[in-house]
Amino acid sequence: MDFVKMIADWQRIVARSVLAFHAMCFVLGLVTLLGVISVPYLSDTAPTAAALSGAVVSGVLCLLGMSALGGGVRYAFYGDFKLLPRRSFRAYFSGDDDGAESSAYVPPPLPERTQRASDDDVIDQASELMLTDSATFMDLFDQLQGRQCTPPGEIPEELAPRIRELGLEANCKELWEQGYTVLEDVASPEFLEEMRAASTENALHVLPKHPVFAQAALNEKLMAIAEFSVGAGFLLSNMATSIKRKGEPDLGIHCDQTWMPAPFPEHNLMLTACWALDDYTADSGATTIVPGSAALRRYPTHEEIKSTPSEPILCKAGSIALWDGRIWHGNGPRTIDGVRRVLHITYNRLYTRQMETYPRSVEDQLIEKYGEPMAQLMGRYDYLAKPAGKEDAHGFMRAVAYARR
Ligand SMILES: O=C(O)CCC(=O)C(=O)O
Ligand SMILES: [Fe+2]
Repeated sequence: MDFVKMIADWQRIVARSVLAFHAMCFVLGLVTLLGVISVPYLSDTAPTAAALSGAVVSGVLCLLGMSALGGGVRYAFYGDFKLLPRRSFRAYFSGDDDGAESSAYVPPPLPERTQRASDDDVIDQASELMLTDSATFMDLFDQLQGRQCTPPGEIPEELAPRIRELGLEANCKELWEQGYTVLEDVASPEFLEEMRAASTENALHVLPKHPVFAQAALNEKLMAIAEFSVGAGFLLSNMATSIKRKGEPDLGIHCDQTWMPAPFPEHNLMLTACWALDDYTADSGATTIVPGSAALRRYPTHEEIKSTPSEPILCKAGSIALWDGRIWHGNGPRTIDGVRRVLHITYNRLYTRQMETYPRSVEDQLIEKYGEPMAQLMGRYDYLAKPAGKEDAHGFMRAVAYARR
């Protein structure tokens, strides 16, 4: 029996019951008000003004009293006194009104982090001792802190077997050395069709709109190479679909980590993955890149944007073109009929901010459905996480450890 889950379920049941009780008190108060007002009319003679006003005052007092009873119970649980059950059930329980002075939101338990590495025992021990034994805690913390960070471009020890099993070693090397790579033929014909059917317009924030988007973001090859590129505990930054038609203007060259001051750090901060939903050919309006530009670790100048030649990435529909946040890239003109559909996904290092976030209730649903990897992409396992990050000793230690993996 999973006691943690059982307790969390009970917390949720109690939380809901309290608001339901308050709402019920209010409704009963209203019924009482109507009942008390109707009493003077029950006699055979017409009610006097004094009897009527007495009934109205008593009825209103009953209503206020009942509401205050519900409000008092709510106060006892959440320290949030409201005479009337004003906030909607959804706002109250979903966690979406982050920052409200009180909330009945009980975060669902996170799926356990099964992706363990050699420092996870230290993380576990240190987080147990954080509040009770500061000397041992500091020693463990220093062990973690003092670990060598994986050098830029190297595959961390823990990740290496996964990269090997998935046949991604050459892609990692190419991504690091050239700034981009292509994972050929990742989508099955059925999955490609599903992605195409869901990608019908230029749209942002698509993750919750169709299950195929979550599946595309969580693809195991993509998750493995993203961990190589943007580190353990990386996040989902954004997800968009685009349709390019013949004659539409080209996208000028740029770097994707466009908020980061140059010179860019030696580690990559952002990885873009584009699922080609139609063939990338020279005349299709494919993504173009400037080979070697990632090594410059800076943005192109205004002149360079206009004058630097770029080359199309060529690949079949169902492949994924991936690039480093520092590489200069754009897209070329589409000179043939038809459309070029792309599903764009960006992942970022855990200490940088995501481009897109979702209401907590949406994230919770996605995490419930897709489990651990989705919880990681939503940034729920580390110290910088919401909602409970800062109270979570494990999360604190994990953030320290992940920066070194
Ligand atoms: O549309 C393309 O081919 C490239 C788009 C782009 O620059 C990106 O997704 O970062
Ligand atoms: Fe881009």
